[in-house]
Amino acid sequence: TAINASVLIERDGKIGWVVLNRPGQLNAINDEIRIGIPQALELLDADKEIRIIVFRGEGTRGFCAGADIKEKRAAETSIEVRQRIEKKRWIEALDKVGKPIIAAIHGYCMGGGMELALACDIRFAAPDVVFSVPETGLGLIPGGGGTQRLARVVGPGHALDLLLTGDRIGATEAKNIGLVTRVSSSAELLVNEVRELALKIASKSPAATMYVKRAARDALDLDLKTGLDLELNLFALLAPTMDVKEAALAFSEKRAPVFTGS
Ligand code: CO8
Repeated sequence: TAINASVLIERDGKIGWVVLNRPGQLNAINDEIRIGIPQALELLDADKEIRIIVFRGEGTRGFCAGADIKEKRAAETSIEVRQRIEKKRWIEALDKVGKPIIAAIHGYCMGGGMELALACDIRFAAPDVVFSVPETGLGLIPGGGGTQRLARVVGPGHALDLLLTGDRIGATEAKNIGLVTRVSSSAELLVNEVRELALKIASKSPAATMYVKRAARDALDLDLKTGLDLELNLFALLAPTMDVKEAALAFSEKRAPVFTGS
């Protein structure tokens, strides 16, 4: 299904793929992408068949080469820029999604593309991946959460190194600093290997999956006592559910559990 010319949705069983579809422009971010991604996420998060969402970029060259540098805009004041960006806040749409989100990243993943990947729960890269946050070389700073999310993912030292230099890093270094947690065996196999990971996650209890995501993500924003209270509340909510009974029954019957989310 096309959300618009630049954003597609592919329903693949329990997996909902969100595809950046501007391969000729290295999937550079235009207004269709900024508007289409929140719409795609809303549809997939509400779809009961879908258990997990994956972002990928169309074409062989890369996931996303950042904001469209060729996009023409009328001259704007700082206040107008702020209002325009504030209205969309499109990467923050990922924070509102209850289902897990994976970024399947090959080739170029730069600037705004890297900020999109940073807002996902899991980053799975191909061996040909090239990450960079080159904004200061364009006279700017990241504007899609990069200054905040990068340090939370890789720590302040690696974040500042990347943000100050704009240096490009590949799959090995990205894995070493924790920017990605997995690297596929080849660029061609990325989608297949991401699908396997997504299906594994989708085979778990859907309620437990949503709660563990919420608790672990909120851990970054909460003090320990509040976070532990949240965890206890969510644990207690899950304990009496049918899925927990089903898991125990499946264990004693030596079979795989069938979860319903109830
Ligand atoms: N915006 C628009 N078009 C792009 C972009 C982009 N970010 N990246 C690539 N393209 C286009 C190219 O123009 C080219 O199109 P065409 O064939 O019509 O000329 C096509 O994609 C293929 O790209 P290249 O021919 O350049 O391919 P190369 O292999 O030579 O180089 C690179 C690949 C290294 C990725 C190179 O394209 C590049 O450096 N791209 C720009 C990367 C970048 O700096 N992105 C911006 C990051 S900063 C950000 O996202 C937030 C700040 C936004 C500032 C906006 C300022 C107005």
